[in-house]
Amino acid sequence: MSQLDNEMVHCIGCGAQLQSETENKAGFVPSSVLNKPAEELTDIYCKRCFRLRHYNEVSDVELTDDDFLTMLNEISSKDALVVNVIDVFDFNGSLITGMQRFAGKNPLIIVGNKTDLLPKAIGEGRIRQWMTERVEEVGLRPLEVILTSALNKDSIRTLMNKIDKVRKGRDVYIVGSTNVGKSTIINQIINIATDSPDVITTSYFPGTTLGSIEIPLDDGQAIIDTPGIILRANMTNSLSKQDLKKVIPRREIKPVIYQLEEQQAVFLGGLARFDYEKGPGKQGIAFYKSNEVPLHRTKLENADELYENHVGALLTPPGEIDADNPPKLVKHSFVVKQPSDIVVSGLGWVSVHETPAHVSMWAPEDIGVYIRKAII
Ligand SMILES: Nc1nc2c(ncn2[C@@H]2O[C@H](COP(=O)(O)OP(=O)(O)OP(=O)(O)O)[C@@H](O)[C@H]2O)c(=O)[nH]1
Ligand SMILES: [Mg+2]
Repeated sequence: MSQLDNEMVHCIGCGAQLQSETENKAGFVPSSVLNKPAEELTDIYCKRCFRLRHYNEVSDVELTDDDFLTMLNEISSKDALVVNVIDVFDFNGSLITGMQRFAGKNPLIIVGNKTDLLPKAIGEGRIRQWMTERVEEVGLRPLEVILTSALNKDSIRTLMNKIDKVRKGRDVYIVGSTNVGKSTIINQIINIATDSPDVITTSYFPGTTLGSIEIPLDDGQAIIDTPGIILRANMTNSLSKQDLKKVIPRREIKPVIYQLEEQQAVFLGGLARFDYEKGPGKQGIAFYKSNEVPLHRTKLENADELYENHVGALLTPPGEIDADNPPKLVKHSFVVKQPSDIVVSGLGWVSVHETPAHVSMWAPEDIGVYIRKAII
């Protein structure tokens, strides 16, 4: 087999082009693998996928923002159905506001995945309505907003039926930011259709899928998994592997409600801090975040000092900090006039219901902090 032919072979787990030159680059396999006859070069996993699948260890590889933009821009020139997956727990941290432009004239479906993470009490009807309003607010015009949990086969069956109804012989591109569950959803689709176990590599590390992966459909078209877009404002894209484990929720989040007085502050680990400065008086304020991110309440006047002395220890995650260059938090202030969530991209949100209230959220520099209409 010639070198040229080898260039056409991709890892079945992450879509990276296979190569045997550089061990710590995407798609590496030993040369003995690539030297096999062409007909045996199917269903091959690269070294990185092997380690992820067997040991849950990830090696870093570089994809530039340009690679993603090129890929997204290509979709608008195709005749395809575009399915944009969003994480309902991290709605603001996973929403790609320019998605309508990337979809071009193609029909768009929005999928709110990971519904199992939200407290059951919210109800799916309410989430769907809330999400429809929010995506329309940023100019997206989807045919439908569908909710799924990739862990729940019935919700994936419903999604498959919807896709079948609207795709009309087209290819289907599954797109979205990192870690929203694109590959897990496609694995479930394959599993339902063919009974095969998880083919595509998935993990809680953002940036698992590295190239497009085509899954053939009965009519000769394909479902195409794509690498997640890295949204720099999302905290999970800059956390250590240990911290990620704690910050990304894996089961239903249990909101913690504090009866806060004015001039009190609450730390979310050491990754963010919420200040209740002024309002109608004492009020119940709910914190939605991974159950493994602990909260610490303090008086506002003591908060700066507490952070300086205890970030990385009492205030954790972050688990490890660089003592010479300790992390800094930047303050974002809001006057809350209607029941609202103050969101930290990738981490969660704080729900303020009694208004008007003056509050602030502190988060690492460049991490997105937003105010939105309360989900609950
Ligand atoms: N709780 C929960 N976890 C999910 C769901 N869907 C996916 N996950 C988990 O979320 C993590 C990311 O899933 P992936 O399928 O790898 O996400 P992706 O969108 O393909 O990510 P990239 O390839 O990095 O862009 C994994 O740990 C999945 O197990 C879901 O519906 N609920
Ligand atoms: Mg993926």
